[in-house]
Amino acid sequence: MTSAASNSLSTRLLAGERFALARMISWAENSNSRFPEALEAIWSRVGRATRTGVTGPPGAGKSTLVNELCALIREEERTVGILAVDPSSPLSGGALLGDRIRMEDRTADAGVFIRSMASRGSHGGMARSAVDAMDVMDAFGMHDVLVETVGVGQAEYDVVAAADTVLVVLCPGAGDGVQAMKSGLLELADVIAINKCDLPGADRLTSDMTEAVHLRTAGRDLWAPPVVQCSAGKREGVDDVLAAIKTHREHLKDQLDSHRRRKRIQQVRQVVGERMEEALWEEGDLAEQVEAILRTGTTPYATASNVTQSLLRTASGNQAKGIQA
Ligand SMILES: Nc1nc2c(ncn2[C@@H]2O[C@H](COP(=O)(O)OP(=O)(O)OP(=O)(O)O)[C@@H](O)[C@H]2O)c(=O)[nH]1
Ligand SMILES: [Mg+2]
Repeated sequence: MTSAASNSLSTRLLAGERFALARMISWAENSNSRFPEALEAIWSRVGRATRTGVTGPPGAGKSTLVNELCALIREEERTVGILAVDPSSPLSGGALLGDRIRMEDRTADAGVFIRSMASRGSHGGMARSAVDAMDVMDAFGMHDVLVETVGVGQAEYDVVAAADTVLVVLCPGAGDGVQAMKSGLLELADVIAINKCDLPGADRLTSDMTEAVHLRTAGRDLWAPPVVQCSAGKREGVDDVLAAIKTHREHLKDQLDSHRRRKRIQQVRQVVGERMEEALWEEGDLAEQVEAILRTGTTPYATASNVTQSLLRTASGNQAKGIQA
């Protein structure tokens, strides 16, 4: 039953049915038990899309820029999948609706698929389902996948970090540049867009960011993210942003496979972590052992050390049996 359902959904997805695309992303989002099998059925088609993560402070103009980038990419006859991860924060709780309205002119286009994903209450699971959604759009045959997150939390970072190229969007005002440097956004950036260049302060922010990039990368064997000005709202400079994204992809070229594999290791690491945690605490045994240790007056930390060491000893005993490839 399970197998038949996931088979037919993956078959329909590979046949180009948008309904199947939407449905399979929902499976990923809801951690449907049929998803892993469905992903397996489409896995050979994953890896063809270019993936760009777009992040930055709330209101910087990420959605507007994504919308305009999408328009340019469409002119190249390439199809686009867009994933907007809604932070559901009180600050930008209304953003999703706004995004929908602004992107409306794209939704009639069969070469574009837009999906929002809520991050509320889903903890680390959000990053996983976002990566799954990108894989599904990729297998469906979207040439370019763009994912937008607000650069606020670890889960949002994890999402964009899974992309090939990370575009950080900043805009003048509200000390965004300083914030970006403090929050480690710049370390993540492959391209930096200074949006809203029609507003005062854009040149200053551009030179500050250029300087910050220089300080970080000069004399080191590191990619120096280009700092590109644009006004997505006025449809200006968006082509320069797209060109910078392409330059970064060109730079990756030979390293793309290893670059992606490194990101997959992160993904596997996360899933292994989640499964180990579940498996460990599923049965009551471990909780009982912990309670017994605590009852002797041991501190939580000493108890944790005791338990961890005992688990690691068991694991290394089992390691002799090896991991099946
Ligand atoms: N002046 C000016 N305003 C812009 C520009 N680009 C976007 N905006 C405006 O900035 C506001 C926020 O734009 P969004 O695209 O929603 O920004 P966002 O980064 O996606 O916002 P969140 O998803 O809520 O974090 C909107 O009112 C846009 O119209 C621009 O180039 N110049
Ligand atoms: Mg947005």
